[in-house]
Amino acid sequence: MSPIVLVGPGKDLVEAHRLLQQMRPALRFCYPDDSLAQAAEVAICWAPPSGSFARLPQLKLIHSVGAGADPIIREPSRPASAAVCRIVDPGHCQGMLEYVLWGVLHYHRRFDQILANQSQQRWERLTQHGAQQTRVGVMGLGQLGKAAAEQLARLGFATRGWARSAQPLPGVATFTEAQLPDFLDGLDILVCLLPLTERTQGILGAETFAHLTPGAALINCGRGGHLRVDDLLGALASGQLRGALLDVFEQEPLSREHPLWSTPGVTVTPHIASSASLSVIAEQILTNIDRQQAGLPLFNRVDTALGY
Ligand code: OXD
Repeated sequence: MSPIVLVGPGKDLVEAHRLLQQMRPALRFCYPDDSLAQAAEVAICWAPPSGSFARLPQLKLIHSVGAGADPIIREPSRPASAAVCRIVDPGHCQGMLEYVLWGVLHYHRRFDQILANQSQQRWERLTQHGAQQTRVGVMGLGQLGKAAAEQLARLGFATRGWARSAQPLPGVATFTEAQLPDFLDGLDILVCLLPLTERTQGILGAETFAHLTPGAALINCGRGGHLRVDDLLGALASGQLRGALLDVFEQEPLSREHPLWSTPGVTVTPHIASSASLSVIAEQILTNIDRQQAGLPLFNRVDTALGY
């Protein structure tokens, strides 16, 4: 079979390469600069540098090493005829659930304020509210968003969910695309788990924040492109938002000079909300390579027109 090209830089790409080679010693891997790459039918990548695919004329399958494939879909040199696949790890859902719950509990129980008080040796017993008094909204009801919304509802939070075509979920008030203002109205905590598409780009901006309850909190584990950073800084400065827990950024890693590192109220985590396990990544990529070679339908294929 033709060599498989690893298109960097990337998240877990070096480790994935090592494991793939160990699992299938017969496969040949190369990098785009290698002359072998010209013949590659399969590319593995996370965020391909601009123009990467232009030099890979034979590509039939581009496999993401992540749960999302949006950096691949957005790359203009991507050949339209190549299938794009992503990783679907059931363990990913658990990791995301833990991250979202941690964030929601942090704001719901006002640990942000308690930690700020601690830094000033201030002993203040803040009033506690029941979960049912905290309105949490989950944007995006794919596999991860659905699991998060259902779990929040089970814990008693007044939970809402918003998606392009929202399905009913037990204990969750669901809203469709056109009902965005109703979904946002008076939320205390907004969680973004949306895919990044033309429609959702920049959705976390001043207009959205204005619908939330003053002093609300934002948790973004969707994509950096969902967030308008200047609008966030403005909302934090005005008190419309009191905090933001951010796991994803337009440019990753976040540059050392970026204001978000040191903005009061912002917690930055380095895209660790949840990661698929390396063994699942390698197994799913190998399965799809075999299926592509055998002319079988691929697993976890992305609809490139929809963007996810
Ligand atoms: C992602 C991932 O798609 O971490 O964000 O896999």
